[in-house]
Amino acid sequence: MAERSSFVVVANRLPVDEVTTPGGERQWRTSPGGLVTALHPVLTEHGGTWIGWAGGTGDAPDPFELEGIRIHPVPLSAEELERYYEGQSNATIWPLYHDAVETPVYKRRWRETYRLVNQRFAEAAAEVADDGATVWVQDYQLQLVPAMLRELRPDLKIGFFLHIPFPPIELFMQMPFRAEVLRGLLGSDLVGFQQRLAAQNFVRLARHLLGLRYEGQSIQVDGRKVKAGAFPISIDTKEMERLAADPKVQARAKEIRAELGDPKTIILGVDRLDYTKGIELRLKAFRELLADGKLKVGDAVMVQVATPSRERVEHYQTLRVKVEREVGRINGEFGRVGVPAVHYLHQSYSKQELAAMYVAADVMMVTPLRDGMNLVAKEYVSCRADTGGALVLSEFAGAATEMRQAFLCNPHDPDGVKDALLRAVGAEQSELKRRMRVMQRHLRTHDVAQWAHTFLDALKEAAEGRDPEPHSLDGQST
Ligand code: ADQ
Repeated sequence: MAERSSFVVVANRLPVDEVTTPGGERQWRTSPGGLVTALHPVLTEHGGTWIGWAGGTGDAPDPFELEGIRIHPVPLSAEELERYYEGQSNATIWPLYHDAVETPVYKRRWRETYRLVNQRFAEAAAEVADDGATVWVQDYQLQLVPAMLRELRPDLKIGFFLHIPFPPIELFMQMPFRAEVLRGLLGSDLVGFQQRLAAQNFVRLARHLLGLRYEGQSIQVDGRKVKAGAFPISIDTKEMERLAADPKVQARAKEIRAELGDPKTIILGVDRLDYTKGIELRLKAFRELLADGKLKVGDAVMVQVATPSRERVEHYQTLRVKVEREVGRINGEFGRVGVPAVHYLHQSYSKQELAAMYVAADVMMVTPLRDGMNLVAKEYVSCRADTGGALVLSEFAGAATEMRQAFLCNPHDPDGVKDALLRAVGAEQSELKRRMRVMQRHLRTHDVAQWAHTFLDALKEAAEGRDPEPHSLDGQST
């Protein structure tokens, strides 16, 4: 029997990677990421356990301990990976929750496997959680876990955080097993969202679909109260600032500028290659500005990093073809020998290399059609120290609620995107620094550790039946 913990995190992925040492030995090491950084202190303090999939298919490795965290792997077969993860999670729920910017695909067998895998995660949590423990379930792949877990272990404090948007009622109602998903989430004591609007969508949906009563942010379910609130996630700001100030990163940034031919303006995009991120529309805006003569190749260069993502899902294969065609078109029409207009990099990078790109870039373009938060926008801002730099940011990214000093744009309006990009390129240094400073101050007080604490404090209050702030949907308001 596994050792029991008073704090348990349940997420699709474990925060670990298997690596081969120079001596040829297979070893686990923690993978860098905001969530694990934020939760590490809480996990080590409470002998915490992280439950998740370790990658690979077939049998899962035995539970083990790494850097003070108990790692509890959950197995997935190849067929489960295809149906639960690629299918139901990434071809049904992901597009539906992102305003259906791609058409969601609905398949019965995907739903059945999603249910089965969620049950497996819930059983693992029920096994490792100590009496009265706190269990924090993460994200859209595991929405049924809270109710399944409550059924097995009514003594637990159960929190859920959704990293992606929660759609308006009209869209959510498309989902074939919609009531089951909603009941799944309602198994929690606290359901956290990135945005206030998402929390509102959720409480209204509970009334609309299940006829439940709510008051403020609190829904009445089977004699219990379920709280909903907004908890905008953030980054490890100090670490990002430290990285950007590192002399090696600074030197690499200069090198990147030189390698790009020391242009006046470097325009950067960094995204997972995902159709929600608005990569195509950004490229198109750049092409039109070159065609209009408003930007010139040589003076301005665009670098688009598009991290490989979900490559076996059809929507993603189609997107890759479209983005690469657009890059080819721009370079074909506007590039010169040795001077391409767009540098396209379909690769993963280390945090150091990404930081160097952020330091090198004059304009960062973050133009998603819909995004829960968007951490790239926050990372860029925290890397700029006192050097200015401009952030062009979609109003449809969660980050836009906090980063009002960015050059905001509506990604559905090509002229609006072009206008924001031109304003960013042409802005005075003094103005850019002023805008950056306001956003940087915000990120120093609203980092990922503060996010985790705020959520966990609210979960404790919700589970103990205390009402922290009646009629507020904003977990951050205190
Ligand atoms: P994502 O959709 O993955 O996250 P985002 O928030 O931008 O989007 O996070 C991406 C992360 O990956 C960033 O930390 C970035 O530095 C890193 N990254 C991107 N490209 C990389 C590359 N080529 N190499 C290495 N690292 C790279 C989901 C939601 C978001 C929400 C987060 C957190 O879709 O809206 O902000 O979860 O809740």
